[in-house]
Formats: sequence, structure tokens, C-alpha cells
Amino acid sequence: MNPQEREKLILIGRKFRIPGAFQDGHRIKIGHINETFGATYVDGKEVSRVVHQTINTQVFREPIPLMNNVVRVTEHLRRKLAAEGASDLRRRSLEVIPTHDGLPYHIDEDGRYWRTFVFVEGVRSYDAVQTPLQAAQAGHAFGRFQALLSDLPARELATTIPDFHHTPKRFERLLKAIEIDEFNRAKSASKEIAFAQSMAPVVSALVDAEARGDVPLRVTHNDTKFNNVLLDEESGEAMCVVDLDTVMPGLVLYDFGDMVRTTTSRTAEDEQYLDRVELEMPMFEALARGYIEATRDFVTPAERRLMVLSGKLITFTIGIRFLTDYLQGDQYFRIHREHHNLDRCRKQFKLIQSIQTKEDEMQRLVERL
Ligand code: GN1
Ligand code: MG
Repeated sequence: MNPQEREKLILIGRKFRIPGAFQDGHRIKIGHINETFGATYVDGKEVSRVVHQTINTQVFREPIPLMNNVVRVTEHLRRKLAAEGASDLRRRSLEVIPTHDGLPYHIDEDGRYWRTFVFVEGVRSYDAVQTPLQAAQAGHAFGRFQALLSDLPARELATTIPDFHHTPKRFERLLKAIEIDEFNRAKSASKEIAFAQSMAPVVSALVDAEARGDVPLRVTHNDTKFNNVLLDEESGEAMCVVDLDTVMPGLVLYDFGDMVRTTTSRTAEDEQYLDRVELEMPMFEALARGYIEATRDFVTPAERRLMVLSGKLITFTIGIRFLTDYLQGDQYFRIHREHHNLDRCRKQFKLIQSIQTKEDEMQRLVERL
């Protein structure tokens, strides 16, 4: 962090109810959207570690309802966990630290929104899943998250991004970006565009199931990528689910689908060696087992039947979002190299192709569990 950033972070930190004085801060490179910093405060012998984060208001247009969601959800989780007698509460749910005025956010002089969380100690996240044991932990953790929130009425939460996983609308936006081709990039993505177009017949499967009333709206996480679950550094146990900006009414299938996207192949989201990208059945089985074990009490047979399809469709949805962003000049997802969003898209599409060769087997497995 440069001295200016440090000064800024010190000023921000003073707005929140953190005991002690700022000692040290650093940037944490996570996510494609918000900016995140870790900071340490010292008060005599007491050391507090926190996370300061800006909210990207280009992406999250209404940060106040968003933060109200986050507070509502984290308090609900904590209450439920405490009632169950869970140990280590501070590591099992995020905790928002309010400002001195009691608000869950601070607006700085540039109009930027900041929020602060307790830092979860002794955990780590991984960009790529490594073992079926980890996959089971992730499936179980996101399933538990849904289960603990299943008694919170979905309509009480704000929708932080409308139509977030609405595949047909995402598909429409892609078609428009192809047509406009503002950055003259469509040619370099012609194979990916053709593949995306070939998926047109299935894009509405999940929204149709919702419209028919087959699958209900519930409180869901909506960004269940593997690196959004924190695993205990030593035991590997999933401790805490993070990144709560998109917790809102949704289908449990959005969550399961994004887990399939990120937790069934030992490759990163932007893997360039596509030969390595494959849905690994032992990972999928562990993931599905962990998830089903945690959600058995409320997930319906109709939801269960669509789990495999959701894996394909949510992978597709995120894949076309990367492709659209590539065509639109990388305005949404932060990139770290040229063609990064195209690489990300290619990885997603390769995974879909792998899923297509194993769909029947996956379906049989899920229905058996
Ligand atoms: C974004 O916040 P972050 O970087 O974890 C995106 C998700 C995508 C994900 C892909 C609000 O998540 O939808 O699946 O990138 N979040 C938003 O890595 O668009
Ligand atoms: Mg996110």
C-alpha cells in the first residue's frame, strides 16, 4: 500500500467502532468487483484484525438496502448458530462492525461506501478446489447457509442486482454486444459465440421452472464460488461463507449451479490449458453429497431434479457474462491480463462441454443420494 492509501485507510478506520489505534494495513486481492483491505488495530494488549471494503456502486446501485441485507442475514445466522450451541461463533459467520453512528457503512468524501467486517482468523480460501473432501465441505457449507436462512422470508430481503441469474436476459445482452461489437472483438471470439448460440434452446429452463411454480424463491447466496467459503487452516473444515452482497431472493439452484461451476474441476476460473478442464465425478459426488446432506429437510424433489441442469446453466450464465464483458471492453470484471475475460469464458464453456458428456451419470447420482 502506498502512503496515500494508508492515510486514507486510517481515516476510514476511525469512522468504525474498532478498539485501539491503526497499526498496519494491506490490500487483499480478492474478487473482481469490490476493493478489499485488511487492517490491524492495537489497544494495549488487545489486537483486532478487520476487513475494510468499498462497495462498487456501479455494480451495486443501492448500497444501503444491500448493507441492510447483510446485517439482517449475519445477525440471523449468528442467532441460529448460538441457539444450536455452536462453538467459535466469530469464525462461523461474518460480523459487521458499525460506525460510531451505529450504521453498517460509512460514506467518504468522494461518495464511496465503505463497510468493515471482523477478520475471520485461522482460515484460508482456495481459487481452485483440490480434493473431494474440500468439495464436500463447500457443498455442506453453502447448504447449511441456505438451511439456516430458510426461515427468513425471502421477500424481506432487497434484491441487490435484479435478474442476476436470469439466463435469457443475460443471453439477450450477449446477442446485443455481438451485434454492436464496439471493440471489434467478436471475430476473436467466434468459436465461443457459436457455442453460446448453440445453447439457445436451454437458456430459459430455470426461469421457466420458476414461472411454472415448480421451484420456489428462497434466500440464497448467489455467488457460491469455491473461494467464497473459508476453510479452517488446519482441519480443512468449512468455517464461514463470505461475500454476502448478492444474498437475496433466488433459487437454491443458482447456488448449487455455481458450486458445480467452481468446485468440480481442480482448475482456476481463468485456466488457460483447457485440456485440464474437466468435471471430475469424485468432486461432483462429494459436492452433491455435502450439499444434499445439509439441505435434505427443505429441498424438494423438483429442485433436486434440476440440480445437474443448474450446473450447466449457471456455468453458462457466468460464461456468457465474461464473454459479454470481453466484447464490451472489460468494463465489469476486473482483468489482470489481455483477453482475461475471454479466457474465463473459454474455461466455463469447456466445463459445460465436459458436463454434457457426463450429464446422465450425474443425474443418476443426484437422484440416488
Ligand atoms: C463476481 O464479487 P466476485 O468477484 O466474487 C460476480 C459473480 C461471478 C464472479 C465470477 C456481483 O464475483 O457473479 O460469478 O465474479 N459478482 C457480481 O468470479 O457480479
Ligand atoms: Mg461476489
